[in-house]
Amino acid sequence: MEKAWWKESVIYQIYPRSFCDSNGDGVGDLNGIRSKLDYLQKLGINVIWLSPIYKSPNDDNGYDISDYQDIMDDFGTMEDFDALLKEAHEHGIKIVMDLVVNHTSDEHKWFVESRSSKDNPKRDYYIWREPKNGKEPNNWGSCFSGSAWEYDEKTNMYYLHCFSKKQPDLNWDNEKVRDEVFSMMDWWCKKGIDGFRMDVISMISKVPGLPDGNQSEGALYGDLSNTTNGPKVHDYLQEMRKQVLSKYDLITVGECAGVTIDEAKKYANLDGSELNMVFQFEHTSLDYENGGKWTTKRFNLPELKENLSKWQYELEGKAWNSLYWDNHDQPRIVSRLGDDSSLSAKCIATVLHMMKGTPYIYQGEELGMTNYPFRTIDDCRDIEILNAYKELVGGGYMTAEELMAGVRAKGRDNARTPMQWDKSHEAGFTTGTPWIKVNPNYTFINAKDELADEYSVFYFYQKLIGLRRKSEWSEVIVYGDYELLDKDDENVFSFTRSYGDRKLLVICNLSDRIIDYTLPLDVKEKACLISNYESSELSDEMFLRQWFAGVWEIE
Ligand code: TEU
Repeated sequence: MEKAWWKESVIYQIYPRSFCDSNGDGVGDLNGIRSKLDYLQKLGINVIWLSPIYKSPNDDNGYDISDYQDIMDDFGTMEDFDALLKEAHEHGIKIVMDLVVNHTSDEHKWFVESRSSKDNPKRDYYIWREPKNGKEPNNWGSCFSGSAWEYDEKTNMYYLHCFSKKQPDLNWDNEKVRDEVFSMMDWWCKKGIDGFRMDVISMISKVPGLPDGNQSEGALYGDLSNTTNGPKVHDYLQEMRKQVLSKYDLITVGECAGVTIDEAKKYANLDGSELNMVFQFEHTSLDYENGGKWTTKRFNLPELKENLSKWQYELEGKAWNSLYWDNHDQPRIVSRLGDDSSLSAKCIATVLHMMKGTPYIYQGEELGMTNYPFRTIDDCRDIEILNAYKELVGGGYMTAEELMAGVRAKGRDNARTPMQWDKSHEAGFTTGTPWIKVNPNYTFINAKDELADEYSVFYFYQKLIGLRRKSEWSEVIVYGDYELLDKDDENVFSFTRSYGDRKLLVICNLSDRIIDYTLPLDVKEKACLISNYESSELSDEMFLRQWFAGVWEIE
């Protein structure tokens, strides 16, 4: 397999709003990030993915962009960004920008013009339709509740918004839109940025005629299947590759809601015609119920193993996987799959970092930061949660208690509480009042304490990253073939990685019970690479302690 720096990287996602506030206004900012570059260098990552930092009215925390070539006031200035980019590079860290081009903000000048009249030259930059029988043009529901269509009185037409009504969808079938986007991307590349994470890029091509989506019984709206992996999406990405991406040495990852293995083989084909890799959402939907996320249902381990292994096997030699548990849209994995303990955080991290693909770490994951005990809707800030509350609780479909239980288990705000830097005022995140509450457990889960404790989750992550990036096992960890063992075991996740004549064995007990375990292979331990317990000898019969994780080179 051809080697590449982006296959050998470990990426750290920063949600700037919640990372570090340098000026006391309660909102994280670019200078806050600059002040933590030493911390990130110490962790050992070599790429940062920055969630959006562009000008935005913040209806969806920056995923609604009103100017792609300017910085959000809360976050600082373009000079601050240039300084961040330069200093990150001096630290050996690359910067990947979030590219949100399925939609803009309704305050973007293109949309302001587009909505001004039917014959405005930018009218066709967005997706406008006449009412159908006096109602919405089709049954599509927005990801953030309600219809995906908003009626605009000025011209008596509807515009499409797959997300909030302040996020109108761009019309990618219009060549001028594509040219505008590509030249904006080129402008950032010329500045020296190192890649793009492409927000819902699988949604840029809509099925012509905009046919109704599937509507299951009892559902309020049809789904967005006719906006996902549409007929032209691969043409548009190949065009993007030709016009922009191919001119630079970038890392590219597409966020691909609804992506299947077959589609992923196109988006992330190793021939380099589109993107380097995709984020798929199958494993993060396995604990949903009837397609809905507001549930306390937990993962079933055999199902999770089967799904992750399917992606490992099927992309082998054809496309490249991204590996993630957490991001700014997901609850914290240590609460979701683990039991909030540092042992479970280390065990879960071992599974991910020993698989094949490029791993992503979401801020605070390296500390074992947990979900937040949201009590009432007043604690929440996320538009998805607020709208769901209005629609589901307001409409009498769920009680407030039921929805809040779902929010505690799955809500996006779990990931968005401020980074826990130390035990001081507001966890050291801000000298002011944070925009969203700090998790009360900051007194015992925080970076400062972990940096002083050699057995902390932080140092465990540092070691996992070091093994992958700079160790005698790097090649096996990055390029080795994956093979799942014990597929039906309900507690243990074990697999091997093989490269040439070298082989690693990974055994993780994803339960809080002691398991009597028979080694599924007849092998001998050559070396133990890492474990979250002090004694970790490999033997034919083993007691795997709660949340035990071990990785060995075997012969
Ligand atoms: O997310 C798109 C997406 O499909 C989801 O992860 C979505 O947020 C989730 O299903 C809701 O439960 C991207 C961004 O990551 C997200 O933060 C934005 O809100 C969204 O696009 C719109 O830009």
